[in-house]
Amino acid sequence: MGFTDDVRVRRRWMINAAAIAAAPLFAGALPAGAQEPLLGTVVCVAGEFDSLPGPDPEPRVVRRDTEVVARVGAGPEGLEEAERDLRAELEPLGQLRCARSEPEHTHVVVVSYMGAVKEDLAIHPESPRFQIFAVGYGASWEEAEDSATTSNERFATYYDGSGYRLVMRETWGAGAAAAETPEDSPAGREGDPGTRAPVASGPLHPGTVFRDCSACPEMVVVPPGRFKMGSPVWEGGRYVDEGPQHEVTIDSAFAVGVYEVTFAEWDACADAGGCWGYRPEDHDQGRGRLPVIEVSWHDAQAYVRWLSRETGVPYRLPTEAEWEYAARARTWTARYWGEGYWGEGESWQCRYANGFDQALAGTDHGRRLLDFGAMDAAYAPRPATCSDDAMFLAPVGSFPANDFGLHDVLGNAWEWTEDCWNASHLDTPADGTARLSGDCSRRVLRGGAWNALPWHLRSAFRTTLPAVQRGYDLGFRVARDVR
Ligand SMILES: [Ca+2]
Ligand SMILES: [Ca+2]
Repeated sequence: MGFTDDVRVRRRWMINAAAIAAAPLFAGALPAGAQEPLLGTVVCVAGEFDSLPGPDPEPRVVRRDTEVVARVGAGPEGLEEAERDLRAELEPLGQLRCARSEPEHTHVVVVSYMGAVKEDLAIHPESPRFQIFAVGYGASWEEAEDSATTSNERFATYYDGSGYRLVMRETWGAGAAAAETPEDSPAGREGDPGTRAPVASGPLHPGTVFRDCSACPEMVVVPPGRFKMGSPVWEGGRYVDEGPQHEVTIDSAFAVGVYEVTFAEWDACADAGGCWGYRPEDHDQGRGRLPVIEVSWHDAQAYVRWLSRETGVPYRLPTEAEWEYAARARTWTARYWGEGYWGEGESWQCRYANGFDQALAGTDHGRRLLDFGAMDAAYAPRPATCSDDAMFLAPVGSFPANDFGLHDVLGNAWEWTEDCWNASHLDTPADGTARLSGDCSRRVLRGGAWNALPWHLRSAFRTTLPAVQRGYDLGFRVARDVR
């Protein structure tokens, strides 16, 4: 089966899934928003250090048999203890260089060689603070350092003689806090109006959360930056239309919905005479803070038109590039929560996203979906190996945000983007604008949904449906420029 077949087959699987009646489904108990202690990270590199030629006097690892061990500790004492233990353990192996993050800081990032993490690289598998970047030998690890567009990141880079490049990134500040402490994030909780962002009044800086009217979706300002759009060829679950990987530069900050647009927000539009008065079917699962579904791309356009009229601010759908930039939130991994040695990030999925999980697989509905998948899917129709406690939609914000403060970018409901469909990234704009050539009767969908398989819940995954299509897994989030 060729690549073309793979793509076609995948579309069919998705359409089949959408065509099955949603009921009976179970709302399931909602995760209360996983709370974690303020963890920090210690990474020790053991080996023989030397200075490489060049202006940088920093000693680098130059020997092959390097050991890199990363540990997590809770609080300053926990970190100190973790470092003490690591040093004792690694002492016999050579010189040591250890980096300890501040407890409230997040993300120590390790860059590996061609997706292969050194076998002796021990990593705490449960922590979202570790991301393993897969970059090729000679590939653009420098971009990791270049991407430090804000002052709240710092890097330490090590090499070893066998071609591994290790980049440790420590971040702190608003984005990090939002990702690590859901209770402090703008997410709020269902039915708690006190956590709603105020209506915008001040200047809109990156990280600012605001609303333009009381019924408007909460927005967060995403900083400008540069990223690689699409997936590398070695990414697990990749489809050919995710390439070629190419650099996109987004010059200005823009605002994007913290959440998918909810039923409550949609209904406010319909009640006010917008959105064609259309009331999408909720399949008896309730409305409120569940993401609105059964909306086509044209429906989404009707909503942003209404929002623009209401606020006097031009709202729109995110472009495909903006969507991926916002989803990645400076991560290069398949998923914004990291991917582990060889994609076990997939099994962390249930902590971060609402996808097709074991609980859904155990229902009649889930089995029917998988049966359809078994006939058609390019990859085996295997659900996530964990349970996320949501068998249908979850209220928006039930899962932790990414580093830009966005929730449910992966999973929950598929999200329409502005762009017309094209089967690759060839000739796509490099400035983050929408691609409005190609098949404009179809638009790009991103992010996967409650009934989507793990390889659909990746930042680079893209698919398409006719712009007129509604479905019980199709939703959207909004965007607007910030001036
Ligand atoms: Ca689920
Ligand atoms: Ca989503």
